Amino acid sequence: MPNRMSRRSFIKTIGLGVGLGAAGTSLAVRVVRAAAGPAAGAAPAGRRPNIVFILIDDMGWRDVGFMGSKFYLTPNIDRLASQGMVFTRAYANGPNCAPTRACLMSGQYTPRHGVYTVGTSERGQASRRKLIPTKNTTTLNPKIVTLAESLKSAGYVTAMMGKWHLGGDAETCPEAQGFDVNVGGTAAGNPSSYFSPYRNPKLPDGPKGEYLTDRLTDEAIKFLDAQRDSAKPFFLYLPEYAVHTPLQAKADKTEKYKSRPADGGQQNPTYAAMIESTDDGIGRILGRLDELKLAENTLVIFFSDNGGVGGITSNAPLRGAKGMLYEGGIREPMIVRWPGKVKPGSRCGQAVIGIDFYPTFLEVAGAPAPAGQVLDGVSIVSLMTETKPLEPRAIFWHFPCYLEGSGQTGWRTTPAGAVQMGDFKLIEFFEDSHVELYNLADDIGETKDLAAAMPDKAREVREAMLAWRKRVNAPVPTEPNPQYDPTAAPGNAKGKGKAKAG
Ligand SMILES: [Ca+2]
Repeated sequence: MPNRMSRRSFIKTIGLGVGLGAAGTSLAVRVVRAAAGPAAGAAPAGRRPNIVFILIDDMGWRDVGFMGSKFYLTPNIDRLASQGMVFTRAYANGPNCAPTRACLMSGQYTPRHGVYTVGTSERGQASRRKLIPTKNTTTLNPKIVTLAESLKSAGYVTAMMGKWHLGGDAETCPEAQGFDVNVGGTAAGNPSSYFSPYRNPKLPDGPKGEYLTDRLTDEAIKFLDAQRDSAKPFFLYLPEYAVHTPLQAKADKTEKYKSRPADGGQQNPTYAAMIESTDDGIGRILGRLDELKLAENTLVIFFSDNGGVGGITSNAPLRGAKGMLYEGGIREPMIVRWPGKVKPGSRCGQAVIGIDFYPTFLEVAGAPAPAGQVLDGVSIVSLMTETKPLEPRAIFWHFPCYLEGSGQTGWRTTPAGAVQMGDFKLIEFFEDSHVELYNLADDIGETKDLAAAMPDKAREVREAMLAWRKRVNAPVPTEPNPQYDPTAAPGNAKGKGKAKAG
């Protein structure tokens, strides 16, 4: 168990820092082959690869067997991992739901679209907020050409099943943002119930007691069946509502976990049962891809939108949880399976981030980038195929918002920004501009703040972040909050925000 394992052996176990194979086939050749259609497989000749993008909600880095959990049972996801490449340094763009999704769909960092957080940026006790945070945007601007729109323009059939969370009106709903099919996607960030009746305007209720995760799986399978003989490739986006709160699972599954020994802070039987239902669904979907003989020509991605929730699961050895810019809030389990292109059982330790999927899928589809729209990420196809490492780059987070928490400080985070460059990660907290610097290669748990010991490195990394902020026009809150009361204690002052989902 990682908790009892030395840091080194844990890092080795999960394959961090595993080098990439030397380039064999040139990237260009691979791309042409991907765009021209499969050399093998039973899909119609010339059909470009299908893409199935599974995005779990709130699943932590170690909430799956293949990442080391001894409590949760995820045999289907683990098998998927063994059939593809595991990325051990994969990041979400945000520490909570909406920003990550906006970045995935736009291919852009948060300052470009303004979706920084869930709901208002003024969360938690007003009297304890030193700054007026940057105003949040809760919908994705319809002028942005989404990933779905780009793939649709390139001839893909596009479908989403599950949680959208980027708007629900005529201009911002999934159907208006490039999806031919939308099942269950609304402005909401969580289901009102995991059991039918769902009270979801985009999902007709099933029989009373039907389980939402099972239903979304049924809908995904129905969609796959309809694509079997299609001349067009498809993009199936599966943003599961699971395993976000409310914690509601099937009783027989929950029962099973009550007698399982806990693994560190992983011990919640209901949450474990939700993960198992998610795993069941993924197993059924992958099984159907096999039955339909579509698997060979389908790229499957498994990813999560932010870290596991504190108090529900444990992200150890990572520090922190959902809502924080520490690794536990943003580092995600990730698998890429692509038969014939991605080596089964392979691993990649290079840092990748949510905005990389847009250019990656464009390359896989042989689709052009949207004219006049900046894409902040880079294609990771050459990492997937082990043909070329990425050019060295820094990656960034910008979260100029408050998120209430239940811990001692009363915050999960105050307004902050972060950068990762090489082995180093720096977080700047905007209330007092203090920075923390960590060497992730030696200290994956962010336990040793090196900012004072390595001032030159801290300055270098921070300057890269400042230059990036200028490039993307990132707002940093500086205006003092007149309601701020330095004597206010967490939890007992006026204006205490009830901890909200998201
Ligand atoms: Ca989430």
